[in-house]
Amino acid sequence: MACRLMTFSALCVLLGFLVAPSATEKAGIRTSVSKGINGGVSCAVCSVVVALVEQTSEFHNESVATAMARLCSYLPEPDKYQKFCKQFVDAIGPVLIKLLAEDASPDRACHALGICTTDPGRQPCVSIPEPSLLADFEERVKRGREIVIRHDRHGIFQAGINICDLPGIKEICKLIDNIFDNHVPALDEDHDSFSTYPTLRGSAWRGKDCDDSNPQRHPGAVPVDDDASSDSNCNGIYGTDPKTKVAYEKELCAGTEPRGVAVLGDSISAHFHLPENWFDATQISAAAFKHLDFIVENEIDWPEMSSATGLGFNNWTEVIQGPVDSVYMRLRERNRCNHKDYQNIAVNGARSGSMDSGIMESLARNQETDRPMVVIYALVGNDVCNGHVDDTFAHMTTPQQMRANVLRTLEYLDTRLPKNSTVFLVGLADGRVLYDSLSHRIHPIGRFWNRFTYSQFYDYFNCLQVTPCCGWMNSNSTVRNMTTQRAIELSAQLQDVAAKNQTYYNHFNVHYMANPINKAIEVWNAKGGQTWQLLEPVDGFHSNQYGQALTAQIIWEVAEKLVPGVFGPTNPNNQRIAQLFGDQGAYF
Ligand SMILES: *[C@@H]1O[C@H](CO)[C@@H](O)[C@H](O)[C@H]1NC(C)=O
Ligand SMILES: *[C@@H]1O[C@H](CO)[C@@H](O)[C@H](O)[C@H]1NC(C)=O
Ligand SMILES: *[C@@H]1O[C@H](CO)[C@@H](O)[C@H](O)[C@H]1NC(C)=O
Ligand SMILES: *[C@@H]1O[C@H](CO)[C@@H](O)[C@H](O)[C@H]1NC(C)=O
Ligand SMILES: *[C@@H]1O[C@H](CO)[C@@H](O)[C@H](O)[C@H]1NC(C)=O
Ligand SMILES: *[C@@H]1O[C@H](CO)[C@@H](O)[C@H](O)[C@H]1NC(C)=O
Ligand SMILES: [Ca+2]
Ligand SMILES: [Ca+2]
Ligand SMILES: [Ca+2]
Repeated sequence: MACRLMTFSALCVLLGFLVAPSATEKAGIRTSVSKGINGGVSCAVCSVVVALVEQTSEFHNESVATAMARLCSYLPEPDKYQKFCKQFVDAIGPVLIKLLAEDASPDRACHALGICTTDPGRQPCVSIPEPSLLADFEERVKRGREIVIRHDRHGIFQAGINICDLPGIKEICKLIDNIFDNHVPALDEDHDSFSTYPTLRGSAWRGKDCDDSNPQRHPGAVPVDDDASSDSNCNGIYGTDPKTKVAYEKELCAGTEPRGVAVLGDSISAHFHLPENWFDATQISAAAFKHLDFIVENEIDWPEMSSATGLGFNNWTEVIQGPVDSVYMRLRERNRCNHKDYQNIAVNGARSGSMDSGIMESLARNQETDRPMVVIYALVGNDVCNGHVDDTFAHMTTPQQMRANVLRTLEYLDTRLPKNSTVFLVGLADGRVLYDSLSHRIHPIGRFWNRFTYSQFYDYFNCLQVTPCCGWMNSNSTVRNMTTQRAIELSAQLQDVAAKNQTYYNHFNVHYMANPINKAIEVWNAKGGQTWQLLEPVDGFHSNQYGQALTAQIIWEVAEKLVPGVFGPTNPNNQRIAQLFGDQGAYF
């Protein structure tokens, strides 16, 4: 949920995602992941990579050199990821092989390489622990350092080197920097904020544009001339009934009160998901990276499978499993005239302040000529996930700030949303569930060695001061409780604004709903499920596909109870629409 709520977690780290703070700054999003101490993000990436290489080599009983070549061979595109990987291995391989032959600890190796440091007055940060890791730590690092210097022919491994300066990684950092810069589609000829391309904020995020040369024609539009000759609102319904001579849009949709759905959210709503089999030496394979471009160009988010805007199919089963359910799917099932009317305006790391300054403006709705919307405002954790272990409470959003931020967003929405819209303010999550359900489990990064619990994983990121949410990803239960306390105070502001300003706005009513995840967990537990089964294994922070699907069900049920009729009536023509127009046009 948070550091860029959850954006920046371990794997992100691995790929150098954390190193793209410039993009997030430009977009007005303050990232809560700082550069950190003791090498910070660079150090975390190094430890994860070295641990993966070592475990791969042990698992396959092969040399470190062969293991590195194996890992590169799993990556797609010889001219892109595979090439970057080989450049990286060319630079680091010879040194790393010599180093690991002497000392197998990832932590000491990364110190010897100069990527991890022990800053003045600090203790070294320890990732995957081994017995007596810290005994003779400095002495052994010093011996390792001598090996590095002896074999570092190009003088790459200066002390304190940033991972993004390394050959191969440099290119990946640049790539990511560009992708994370935008909240509107990169490919959009008519600039109506709807695209024909799936990724880069395209149709995985918002309905596919059915006419990319005309900005008036887009998902959610009230159809022009009842779409008698062509589709102007992209729902696949157009033409004229030859029997009645009435346009199909009129015959099948008029009076059915069509509407769309949008979510203004963070990485939970964007559905951040790092494939577990990228990190686990026993599972990693070429299949795990088959969709790498798609995943990276979607910011490691899965809006097309999310609780708000999931589309109902899974073409990526190599890296994501579980049921798909969403508010959009239910809204479409309710009334097929709503086909393609979805917008996922969620950004990793978003919080109430960044929503106001750069994110909410990317919502595309014409107040006069588009249909109403159900808007879900769900910033469920980043407001309490800022700062690092020494100062997190000083960096949390205050109740007063939360109130001011949400009021600004609502004022803005009143200038954008068509009449008859509805806004739901969703409360913050109680992130204590993370520690409570995961702390003793083994993280995928240490799976083959069968060490590295989530508790250690959280502490490691805290030590480096690069955690996405030190308040909850923390082994100190007082800190976790205090973080929840603030989350409750911020939710109370949302609740109060919704109660007092429920009918204040001209274009929508506003309602509050408690965060659905706790209810989802209850439902899951009642069916005999374990809570950790709803959580993302790699980042130990977000809800996974099962959690997303359950969340959709709960949001839907709660919303209908709060506001009967909020999703409109069932369209009696649904079956005819299906017969006449089939799937109404593909999403991608
Ligand atoms: C690993 O490989 C070496 C030689 O390459 C062999 O001697 C050894 O038996 C192998 N170990 C296992 C567990 O397969
Ligand atoms: C994606 O999934 C849908 C529905 O399961 C299927 O019809 C389609 O063929 C899949 N596309 C690809 C490229 O796998
Ligand atoms: C709003 O909804 C009501 C019925 O729920 C409908 O009668 C009215 O025409 C709608 N107004 C607009 C502007 O769509
Ligand atoms: C836990 O955090 C609280 C609040 O910051 C602090 O007072 C306490 O000393 C910490 N406990 C431990 C065991 O570190
Ligand atoms: C934190 O809150 C839980 C639940 O309310 C409670 O059981 C626990 O004792 C609290 N821990 C601390 C250190 O206050
Ligand atoms: C309702 O919204 C208006 C406009 O943003 C704001 O001035 C007012 O304080 C709000 N009322 C409450 C009780 O929050
Ligand atoms: Ca367009
Ligand atoms: Ca268009
Ligand atoms: Ca149409």
